Amino acid sequence: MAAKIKAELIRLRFLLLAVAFLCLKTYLLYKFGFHIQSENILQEMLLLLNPLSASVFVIGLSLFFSGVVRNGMVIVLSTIATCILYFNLLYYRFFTDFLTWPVLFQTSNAKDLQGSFLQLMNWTDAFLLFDILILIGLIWWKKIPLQMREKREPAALIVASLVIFLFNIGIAQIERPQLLTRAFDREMLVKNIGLLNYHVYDAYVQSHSKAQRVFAESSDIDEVIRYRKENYKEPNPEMYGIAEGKNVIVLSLESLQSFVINETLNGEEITPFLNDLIEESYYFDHFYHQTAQGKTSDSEFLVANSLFGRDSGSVFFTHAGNEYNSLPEWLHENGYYSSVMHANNKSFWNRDMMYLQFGYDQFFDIDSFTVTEENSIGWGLKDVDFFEQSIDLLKTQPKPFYTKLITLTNHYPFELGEEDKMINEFDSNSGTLNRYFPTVRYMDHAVEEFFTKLKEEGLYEDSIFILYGDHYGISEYHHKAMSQFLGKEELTPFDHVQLQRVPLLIHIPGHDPSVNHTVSGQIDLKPTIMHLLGIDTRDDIQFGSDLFSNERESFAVLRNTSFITDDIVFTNGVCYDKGTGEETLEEKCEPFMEKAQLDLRLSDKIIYGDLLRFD
Ligand code: GP9
Ligand code: MN
Repeated sequence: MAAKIKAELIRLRFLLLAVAFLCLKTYLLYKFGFHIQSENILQEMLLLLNPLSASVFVIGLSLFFSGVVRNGMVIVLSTIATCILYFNLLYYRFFTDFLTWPVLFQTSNAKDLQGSFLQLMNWTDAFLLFDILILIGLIWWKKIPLQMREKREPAALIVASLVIFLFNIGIAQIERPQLLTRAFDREMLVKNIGLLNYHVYDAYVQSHSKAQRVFAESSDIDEVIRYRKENYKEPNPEMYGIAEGKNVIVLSLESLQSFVINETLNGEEITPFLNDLIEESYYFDHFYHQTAQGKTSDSEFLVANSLFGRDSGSVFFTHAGNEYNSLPEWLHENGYYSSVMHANNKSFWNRDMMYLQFGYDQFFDIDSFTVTEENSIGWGLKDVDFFEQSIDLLKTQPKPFYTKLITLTNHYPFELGEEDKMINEFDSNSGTLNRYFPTVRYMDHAVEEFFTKLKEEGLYEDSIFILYGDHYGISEYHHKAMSQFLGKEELTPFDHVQLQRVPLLIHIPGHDPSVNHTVSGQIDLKPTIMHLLGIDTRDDIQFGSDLFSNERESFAVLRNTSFITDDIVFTNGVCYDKGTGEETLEEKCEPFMEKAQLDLRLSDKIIYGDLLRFD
């Protein structure tokens, strides 16, 4: 057997050499072209391994040919693969990002590239041809025997590349669970499955959503418009336009859930500043996140569009080419400058692409911040430093502005340096929940500092503030520890839904505080913000309704179809009484089932069919 394999390897040595060259070249590009860093040995191994399956497949296509043509095809295929790598390299030099299929066909991007194509090239790029020249040399000097095509070879090729790919995915899954379903970052995808495989994956994702778009017709939107008209809620005249012309500062607070608000741990407040701010704000204590796998990006999508994200994957990736009537566009029409500040790669969650579609004037990504080892922890820039640096950026903006700041420190796995720990960890079997409290406390402190600075800089008085938790931080997996913290025997599906509440504060300097118990969700923020600024929403397609409207129905539907009203919670097919948390008659939930399903179905219909292009 071993002798047989050895003989085969020798027989296919030219092809294997080309594969080895292509893998090595990809790896070197990762390191020196794309500057991909690895944080541990497993990641480094993945970088070395991930070019293999695609290289075997691509170069192996030469097995479909015989003799001189076969050897020639090895050269052709190596060259094609090299070109793909090189286009990515040039694109990366300009945009610090990897190519996506939509980008290739987006004329505006292509134009950006064309102009500076030559400038982006470098003489060192010639090294990319090195292996191809060697391969040509070997053929030229007749070092390579001619082979006939064998029947079993193509099948063997497919099996070999598939086995390698599955092995690769297996390791990637250990390193990044839910990599393909969540697909949060192109760099992460490239790091885990390899650049060439990433392009295939991207083609699949894009073509899938394209197909649904093709079959959509302009009349499809009529049903949605009708539904919207029926559900439109008049704004509250006492609140309509009260913030007109003021700056809007939105804080997306990472993984902040409502269960920590006005709570203590070992006798110490977990969110002392937010608790105080609530006393001076409109506070919504029955406000739910409605996100799914797209996490932060889903919350951004909900807030900007009053549409739901997808039930799987991230709409930021799958439908970044759609037409939207997003909040930044409405604001722009009303004289606002809009921006996002977030100290992460701009390609994370495909934000750079999606934000273009939303119409933000500016995205201050990681490159706008000074990030060092000292001021970073976990996912990057610490919240205190992030806010501090953001103040300078805020000052540069034209007024009135709408700016969303996205925090990062209170992100799983909730790491924090000793010097930043203001309260002790919790003591349970879940390290995640234990660490959550000090990072929440730290974020609270960071927000406090931010407000202090805003006041010092004179940015406070003329602004309104919207603070919300983007999604849960503690998953169902930690229920045992969570029940310990909440002092309950066990957590039921009813409790789980209640844990999906995230804080929402609308702080308007000079306004009297109030606590509002209306059941609501992130989908309601767009109409609320627009009405506060005096912008009519009657012609906008929205699935939420103004939180201050007197006509408002107390209702929220979560992305997994669970829904909540003042009296009931419906989840996992069971109707619960909100007062007791006990199961109740299904007929109590029934009147809301249709609305819940219709909201989700019609919102999905808009996204899959890209229906707003017909609006
Ligand atoms: C990344 C940050 C976190 O930029 O928004 O993303 P998440 O994992 O919370 O969706
Ligand atoms: Mn988040």
